[in-house]
Amino acid sequence: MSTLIFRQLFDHPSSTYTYLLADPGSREAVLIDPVFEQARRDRALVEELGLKLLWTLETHVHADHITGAWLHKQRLGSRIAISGAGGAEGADRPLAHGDRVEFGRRALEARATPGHTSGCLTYVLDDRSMAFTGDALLIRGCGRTDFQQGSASTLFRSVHEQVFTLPDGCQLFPAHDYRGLTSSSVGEERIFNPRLGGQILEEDFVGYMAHLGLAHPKQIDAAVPANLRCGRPAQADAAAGPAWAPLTYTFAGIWELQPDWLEEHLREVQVVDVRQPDEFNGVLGHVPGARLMPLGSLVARAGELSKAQPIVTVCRSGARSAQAAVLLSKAGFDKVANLAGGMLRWRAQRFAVEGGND
Ligand SMILES: N[C@@H](CCC(=O)N[C@@H](CS)C(=O)NCC(=O)O)C(=O)O
Ligand SMILES: [Fe+2]
Repeated sequence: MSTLIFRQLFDHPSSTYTYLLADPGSREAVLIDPVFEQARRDRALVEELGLKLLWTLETHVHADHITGAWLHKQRLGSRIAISGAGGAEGADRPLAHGDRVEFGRRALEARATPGHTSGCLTYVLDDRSMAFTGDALLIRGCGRTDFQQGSASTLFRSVHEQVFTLPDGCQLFPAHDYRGLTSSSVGEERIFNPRLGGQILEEDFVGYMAHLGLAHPKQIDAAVPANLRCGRPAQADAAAGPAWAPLTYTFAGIWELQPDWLEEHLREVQVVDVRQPDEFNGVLGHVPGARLMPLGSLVARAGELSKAQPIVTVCRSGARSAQAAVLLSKAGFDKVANLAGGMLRWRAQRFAVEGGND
C-alpha cells in the first residue's frame, strides 16, 4: 500500500478538525469537513503541497460552523460529497453506506453512522488504519442527539456496529474536540468511552443522552441552512478576497504579490522598504520610488502612510516584509501585501532599481 500525506487542521472558534488526505504518487487529495472561514488557509496548503483536490467530504450537515465545500469547489474545482440521507442540496455526489471515494491509489469507504444526525457518515481508510467519525464518536464522548433528527438508540447501534467493529489499532479522528485532544483508537474507545464503551447498554446510553443539558450551538441558525446548500453563501460574492491586485494567500497567513504585477503598477501603490538604511542604499538597490521605513520603526511611523492607497512591503528576501505586512494589517491598513521573494527576486527578474550595483 502506498503511503499517505495526512494533515489534521483546526478551526479554533468552532473546535472543528479538518483533515487533508492525499496520495503522494498521484498528488490527488480529499478534504474532510473543511470550514468556511479556513478555506483560504486550506487552499494555500493544498497548493503549497502541490496537490489536486478531488473531493471535499462532509461527515454530516454541521450545526456549529459553515462548510468550506462550496468555496473549494469555486477556487480549486473540487467536487462535493455528502450523505444523500442528510437533505443537503448542491452536492456532486450523494453518498450512501458502502460507497468508496478514491484519490490516487488510496480510498475512503463511507459507512452510515446516523444518530447525531440522520445523514452522519464515518469515513474509513482503505487499510482500516484510520477512521474519521465526524460527531458519531468523539474522543471519550459522542455527538449530541437532541436536534437534527438525532436519536440516541440509533447512535448507540451505529457506533457499536460500524466503528467498534474496526480493528483495535484503527486510529480515530473526530470532527471536534473541545479539550484539544487530537486522536484516539477503536481499542481505547471500546474500553474507556464513558458513554458508549465498556459494559454500557443501549438503555444506559439513552438515559445519559437525555440529560446532557447542552445549550444549542451559537451558530446553528446560520450554519444549518448554509450547510444544507453545501456552504454556498446567500450572496455568492461575499467570499471574495482582496480585489486590488491578484494576491495569493500563503499557508503562513500572508497576502503576497508577485514582482511582475508590482513592476506594472508601481505608480498605484505605496512601496515600503523595511530594510536598514545601509541595505536600502547598498548593492541590491531598491524598488524605484520605495520609501524607507525600517521594520523596527514601522509601527511608530505608520501614520505617514495613506490608508487609501495599497501598500506593498519589501525587504531583502521577503521575510521581514511579511512581518511588516502583518504589523500594518494589525494597525488598520486593509490593503497590504508582501512582495514575494523581496529584492532578491526583483533583481533576479531584472526589474529596474534605484541605487545598487549592476
Ligand atoms: N458551544 C458549542 C457547542 C457545540 C455543539 O453542541 N457541538 C455538537 C456537535 S455539532 C456536539 O455534539 N457536542 C457534543 C458535546 O459538546 O459533548 C457551540 O456553540 O458551537
Ligand atoms: Fe455536528
